[in-house]
Amino acid sequence: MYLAGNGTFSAVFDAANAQLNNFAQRAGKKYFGTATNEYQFNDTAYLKQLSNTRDFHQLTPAHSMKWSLIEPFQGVMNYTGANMVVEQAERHGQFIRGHNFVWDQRIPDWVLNGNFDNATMLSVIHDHCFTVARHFRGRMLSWDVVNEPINDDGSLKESLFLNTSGLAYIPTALRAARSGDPLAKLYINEFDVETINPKSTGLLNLIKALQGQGVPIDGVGVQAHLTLGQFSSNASAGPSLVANLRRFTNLGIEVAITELDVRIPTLPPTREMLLQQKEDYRITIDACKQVIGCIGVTVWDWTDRYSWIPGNFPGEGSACPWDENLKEKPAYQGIIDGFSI
Ligand code: 9MR
Repeated sequence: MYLAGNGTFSAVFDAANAQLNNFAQRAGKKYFGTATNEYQFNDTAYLKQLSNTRDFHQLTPAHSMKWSLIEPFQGVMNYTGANMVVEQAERHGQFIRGHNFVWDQRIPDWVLNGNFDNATMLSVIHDHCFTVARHFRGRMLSWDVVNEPINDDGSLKESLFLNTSGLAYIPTALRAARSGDPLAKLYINEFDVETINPKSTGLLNLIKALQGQGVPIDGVGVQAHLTLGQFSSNASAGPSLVANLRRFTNLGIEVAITELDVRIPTLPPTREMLLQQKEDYRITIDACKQVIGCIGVTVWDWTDRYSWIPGNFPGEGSACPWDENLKEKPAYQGIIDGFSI
């Protein structure tokens, strides 16, 4: 018997049949999980592996819960895609990270072109967060309430929301989410905040300010969209990653690695590149393992077949732990090695 991350006793660790989530839970984590999209569900081989709870005990909808998808017109909700992901997860007992309420992308036109004044913008944000959180209440492990609010230099990122309402948009969103779903953990989710740098320090200061004002905030999502060698070719990266995660958990909040992938800049990857990628994965997972308040890790899709990288970084790719043919890459073993104790 061992105590799993969710506080329940699980059966004896079955080494012969253990897969990624089994290793994560043995290391005291709540889950290992992946992003997904409902329009991938008609790929039966994909769906079969997505449903394999020995690897995945958590899903994040990569797309279908974003504002423009879920509330395309004011007060007109479209939960079709989101429901498909939620129901897929629930059929298999997988946790769900809701993603996301307020982001400077995927803003519906009625908000983008609404010319709202400060007070109206805050009430629009409140209504959106409250309504969606309420709809899924009790079914979400967590919500990314605010997504990517920080600049590289640590200052707050310009957006329609910041420009209209100043910092107030963040507490408004968090409070509305809390009242809609009191049990979900509320997160701010950000990229390039893995190690100690001006951006992660800016995020840390934002969390402290929110806590000082009594605003509900339970966690920080560290996205971890990495490039090959980002951690493995820099000896100080691993320790900096651990120290950074700890300075967040020292504030009494949890952290999660929420969007892990490691893109390779030249394709096809050589064997050497895949082995280096394995090490980037291992270092990231190992850091989460070392930090008690790091509750789980999500990859930003598990297979190169559906990775967002080639579409956004032309010429780059091969970022996921499984290849386009749904075959495990060395990175898969890197994840196991990272969780191994
Ligand atoms: O991977 C997602 C892609 O499928 C969507 O088209 C895109 C816009 O909605 O968002 C991508 O996910 C992003 C995530 O929501 C926030 N962090 C960065 C991710 C990659 O762009």
